[in-house]
Amino acid sequence: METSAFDIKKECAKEALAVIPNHSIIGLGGGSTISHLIHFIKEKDNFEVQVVTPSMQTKLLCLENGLDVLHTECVDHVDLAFDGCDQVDAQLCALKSGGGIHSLEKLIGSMADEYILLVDESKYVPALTFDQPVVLELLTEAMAYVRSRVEQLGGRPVMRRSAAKDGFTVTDNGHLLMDVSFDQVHDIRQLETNLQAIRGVLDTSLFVDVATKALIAGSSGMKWLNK
Ligand code: ABF
Repeated sequence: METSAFDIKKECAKEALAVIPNHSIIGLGGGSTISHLIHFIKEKDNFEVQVVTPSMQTKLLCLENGLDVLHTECVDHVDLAFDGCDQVDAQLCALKSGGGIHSLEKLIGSMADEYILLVDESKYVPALTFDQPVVLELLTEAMAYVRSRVEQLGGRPVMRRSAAKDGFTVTDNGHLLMDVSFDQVHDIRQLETNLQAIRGVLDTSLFVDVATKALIAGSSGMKWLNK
């Protein structure tokens, strides 16, 4: 019988649990696989970890399950960090969702000895397809400047809007989000370098040289990718 996507994510979370040392400090990003991992951590006997997370949703889920959540500003090292993503390629370059928390995700990734992406095989691609926008977190005052620089790079910028702050979406850190579509990207690393070089851009949802491992879960089993 075909293994469901739900069960594949649960198996992925179980495999991730097996590599977490007891009494370690772990980073947890967002998504449904991370949610499964939180539940498995709670259920494991004589097993305690401390968590740091960029995601309010993950923080609440950890607290509801009795996990000890640390204040990120008090943490300078994480043993292992886990996160989901929307696409990852063989070089562990990844595109993540429009959650807009990528700046903190990358901060926690920098603190971690290993930053491990937990993905089902449908997200493992030969090359990232930019059918979803690259998301930039930016200083409010930089909006027009970043827009012009992004257009010079061939991007099509759209400010993320919602009911808050004059109709603009505001991140937990009070910054704005810009969704940038690209028709085609020849060099992911160069694009990331160019976007990071724009004054006023805090970070992008392009994860280049951030992940050190990926656990690819499929109906035929698990596959570990190392940087
Ligand atoms: C998050 O993980 C986002 O980047 C992404 O959308 C999500 C996907 O995780 P899952 O496939 O486990 O729901 O970090």
